[in-house]
This record gives sequence, C-alpha cells and structure tokens, in this order.
Amino acid sequence: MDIELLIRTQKNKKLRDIGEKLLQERRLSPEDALELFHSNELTYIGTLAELVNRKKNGMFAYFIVNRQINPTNICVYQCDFCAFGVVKSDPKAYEMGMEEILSKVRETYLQGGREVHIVGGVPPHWKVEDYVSLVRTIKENFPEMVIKAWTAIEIHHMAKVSKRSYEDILKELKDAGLSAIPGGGAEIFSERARKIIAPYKANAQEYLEVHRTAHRLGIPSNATMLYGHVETYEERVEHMQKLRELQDETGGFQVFIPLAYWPEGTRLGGKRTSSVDDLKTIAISRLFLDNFTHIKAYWITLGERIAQIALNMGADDLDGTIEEEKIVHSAGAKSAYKQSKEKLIKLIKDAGKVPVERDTFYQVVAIHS
Ligand code: V47
Repeated sequence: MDIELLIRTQKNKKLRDIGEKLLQERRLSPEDALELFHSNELTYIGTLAELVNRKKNGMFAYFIVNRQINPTNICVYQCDFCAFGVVKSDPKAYEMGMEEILSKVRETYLQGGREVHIVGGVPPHWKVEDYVSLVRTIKENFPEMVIKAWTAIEIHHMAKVSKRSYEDILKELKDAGLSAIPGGGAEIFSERARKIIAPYKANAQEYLEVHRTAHRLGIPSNATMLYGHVETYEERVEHMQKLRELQDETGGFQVFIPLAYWPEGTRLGGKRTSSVDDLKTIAISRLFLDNFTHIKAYWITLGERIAQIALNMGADDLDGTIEEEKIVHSAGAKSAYKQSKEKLIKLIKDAGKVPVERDTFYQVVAIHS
C-alpha cells in the first residue's frame, strides 16, 4: 500500500492532517487521538499504526514462554468490573500454598520458561512479608527465573498497611528478587469512571507514583488500560496522555497493553467490546504513545483471531504461553487458558510477521523465522 496515496486520498481533512503529521513523525495531540476514536476508518487508522510500528519494530512480533500465577483470589477491594476477586468467606475463595506455587514455577522452568507473572487479589490478612517471601522463595529456588510481580495496587496496599514509602517497599521486593512490575490495576484513570468501577483501590496519581518510583529504582514496568465499560473516548485519551507524560519523564515503561473488558459474572455487567473497537484502540494507542516501543495485543482478552489481526494494525507483541489465566476467564473470556509456543509462532507467522521469542525485557531469546 502506498502510504502517501492513502493519506492524500483520505476525504476527511482532519484524518488527512493526522496522516501528514505522522508521516512527518510529529506527535499526535489528544484532540487528534479523539478524532481517530470517533472515526470508523479502521483500515486507514490501522495502516497508519502499522507504518509507525514497522519503524519501531520492523517485521518482528514478540512472544514469551511464561506463566501467570494468581496466588489468591481473596481481595479487599471488590471492584465491580472484576469477577475474579472474592471475599474470604466465599466458597470460591482460594489461597495457594508455597509448595503449589513452586511446583507451577518448576513446570514452566522445565519447559524453558523464564518469566513468572504474579498477580492476585489483595487479601486483608497478608502482610508485606508475605509478598516479599513469596518472591524470595521463588528466586532462591529458581535463580534464573525473572519475577514480574505485584501491580501498583498491591504495592500501594503494602505501603498503606505498613505505613512505609513506595520506595522502601520496592527496594525490599527488588532485593528479594523482583525484576519488573506488571501493568495491571490501571483500569481507567478518570476519577469519574473509577468511582463507578473501582472506588476503593489506589487512584491514578497513586498508580503513577508507584511506577515513577519503580522506574527511579531501575525496575521497568508495563502499563495497561481497561476499556469498554463506562469510560468515554475522552477518558481513554486522558488515560494514555497521563502514561505518555510519565514515559517522557522516566522512560521506564516497556509496553502498553489495552485490555478489553469482559462483563460476564461481574457486578458492573455491560456488553463486550466490538472487534472494530478492539483494533481501533490498539492502533490509536500505537499512534498516540510515540514514546512506547511496544504495544501488546493480549490474546487472552482479544482472542487469538483479533490478536493476530492486531499484529498488522500497530501491535508487535502477543504476551506469552501464560499456562493458566484466571482473571479474565472469571469474567467469561473465551480464549484458551494457555497456548503452546508452537501455536504462538504459527499465529505470528500466519500474520506475516517474524516470531521473536523474548525475555521480560524484550531482549531476543530466539528468532523463529
Ligand atoms: O488489572 C480484571 C484486568 C488486569 C477484568 O503487565 C479484566 O504484561 C477484562 O494487568 N475484563 C490484570 N479485564 C491483568 C494484567 C496484565 C495481563 C497481561 C500482561 C500484563 C503485563 C498485565 O486484568 C486487571 C484488570 O485491568 N481485568 N477484570 C475483566 N472483567
């Protein structure tokens, strides 16, 4: 596709101007991003996003052999969009023992996996030592495993209950073996929407401050946005703007992950996002977040088919083999619980991209061309 021709023949002047801006490698304004959200020109937006992606990542599309571990679903926050967290007395409540956690890590280790992504509910009875010793025990038993653990929500909670600073908590976790922080818990930063979907947990400033502190301490992190519930397009743009500002300041974010909302079994209810909305959101995030190298099409929330198309509309990463996803499946996700490495390689190849097995920090482990 001749990109200049595509832009020149675009009938909507505002979209044409956005295309010109991107060709000149100029930053999009929040108004530009909003204009794109209001447009249904998916091919146009997706092609521009793919152009920008190829400048950053060439034909590479990344995946990782990893495992998610959700040590408990007991959670004090009870957010209305979440069907995973339950109170302690709920018959569905569970808490894994250390042996169970280690045996899951071992299984992944023996399959060549080198990342564990740990995130769970926030149980009222857990102390900072519980979070720290979980990290330390895994690291002592599997020194080569990279531990990406605890969202900003959990870290804020640890600081609150122990009356310690984020810096103090993060230093202790880092000393115990934590290497990176996942992006969960961002949901949507807007105060209005957060009051409806997640009124009790850390707010936007607190989420961002945890990540700012982590970056200062040399701990890279990821960023997410949960979309498709009660938020407006303006609030999606405002969310991404806050992340872009922090990234300008620290450069510590590795990847942005738009998470499509699944409503089943949640108190909030609502409808699933459309495929067009999913692809548009991926593409617009690629165009707006010019200071992020990677955009993840998380196959768990998008499904494999849409994730595969997203690799041609701005995304360059699928996440990983996962092994056991509980959070989004509690809310009705229809994707598999896990994926073989071979299947991820095939998904990427069939999308016309070169599959690159990566580590947590986007270092190349193997190119499967
Ligand atoms: O913060 C909860 C989301 C997140 C629902 O950092 C839901 O690499 C959809 O953040 N519908 C946790 N989503 C998962 C997460 C994540 C996943 C993969 C990779 C990374 C990374 C991070 O799951 C939560 C929340 O935003 N979530 N409930 C739901 N009903």
